[in-house]
Amino acid sequence: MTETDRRWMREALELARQGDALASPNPQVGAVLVDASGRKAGSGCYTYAGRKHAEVLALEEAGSLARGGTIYVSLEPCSIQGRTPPCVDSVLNAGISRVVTATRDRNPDIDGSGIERLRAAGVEVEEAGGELAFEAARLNEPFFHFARTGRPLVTLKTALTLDGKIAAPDDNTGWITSATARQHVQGVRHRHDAIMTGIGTVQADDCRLTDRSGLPRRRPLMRIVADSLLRLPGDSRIVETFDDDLVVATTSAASPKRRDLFARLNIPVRVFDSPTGRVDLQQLVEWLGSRQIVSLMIEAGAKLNWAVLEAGVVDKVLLYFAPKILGGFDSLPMVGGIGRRSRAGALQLSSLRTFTVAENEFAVEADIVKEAR
Ligand code: AOF
Ligand code: ZN
Repeated sequence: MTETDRRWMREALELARQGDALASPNPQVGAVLVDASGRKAGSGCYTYAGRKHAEVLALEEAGSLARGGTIYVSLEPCSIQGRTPPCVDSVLNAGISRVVTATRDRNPDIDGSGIERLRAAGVEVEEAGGELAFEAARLNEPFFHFARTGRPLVTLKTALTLDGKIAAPDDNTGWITSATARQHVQGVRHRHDAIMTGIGTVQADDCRLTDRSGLPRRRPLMRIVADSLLRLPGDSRIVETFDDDLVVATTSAASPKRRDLFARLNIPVRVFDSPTGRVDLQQLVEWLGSRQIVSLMIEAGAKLNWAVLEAGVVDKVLLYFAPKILGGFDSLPMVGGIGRRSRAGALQLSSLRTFTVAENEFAVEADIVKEAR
């Protein structure tokens, strides 16, 4: 990999990023085709509605200039017949001499077989490695997770004080984190397929949970309220902004009268019963997977945060810390419930990454280490 190779790959990755909220449930992919003389001859960004894979878009634009050229693809070219024919065939037919990819496609149907087939046909294939590989894999982390498990990648997001509090006992008007941090969260919402909160948060904050990034999306952000007794008020903002994008997850303990209300409002209600009488979170996440939801973000309160962590459905956390301390036994911690009763039983996190959000503000992103169950 030369510096020139890295520059083209960065451009391919930029193109892939333009597929935010447009590629799911498929991966985000960008491609740049450079002809034999080193000039850019084509490029492509995959969108689900556009159907054609990024490589094919770049090849079509380049036409005969593809022969002897190099294609930079942010994801390993596919080797399978799906909604479109395998890109490996298109690359071979076009006479490309060299393929540079940033990451393997962790979709188990592919996972290296695209690279193998290209090499077997005599094409030079190079894998970028390093920072580019990391960025490319990160971009498609939800897709890789979904392709392997059939479930969305679940991220628990919270804004909290440095001492881990999310709410004060007497007055919760105003925000914990800055406007810059909240803007950042809008970007994160934009990149998700679904967002969930609990009835307690709706009652306390009357939140909307909408994607207000102003950027285009192929499917509406699916909003979910976990509400075992269907207490969600008909005049809450989340209900008033309903636009075929809301599901209330409940249990059979909800009264028929409440169910009638939602039927009249045309708002879908789904029952996920569990032995505890609460919404079965595992079932809910499985169901989202069956609906082609590749990524779920949870923005909830102390109770639901505990419930989802304890149910083992959370894959990652994203914590925005404000330079504040609330203190007090009565202010709410990020995670409530009974918690873990010994240090040895604490939930473990790995791959921790911190980043600066604004002056005096940072965020932590980490993976939950799955516990044997
Ligand atoms: C994409 N876009 O640019 C690339 C993909 O037949 P499909 O369109 O559903 O895609 C099948 C698989 O092809 C897909 O799940 C992914 O693993 C791989 N590559 N997919 O949607 C692209 N290069
Ligand atoms: Zn393909």
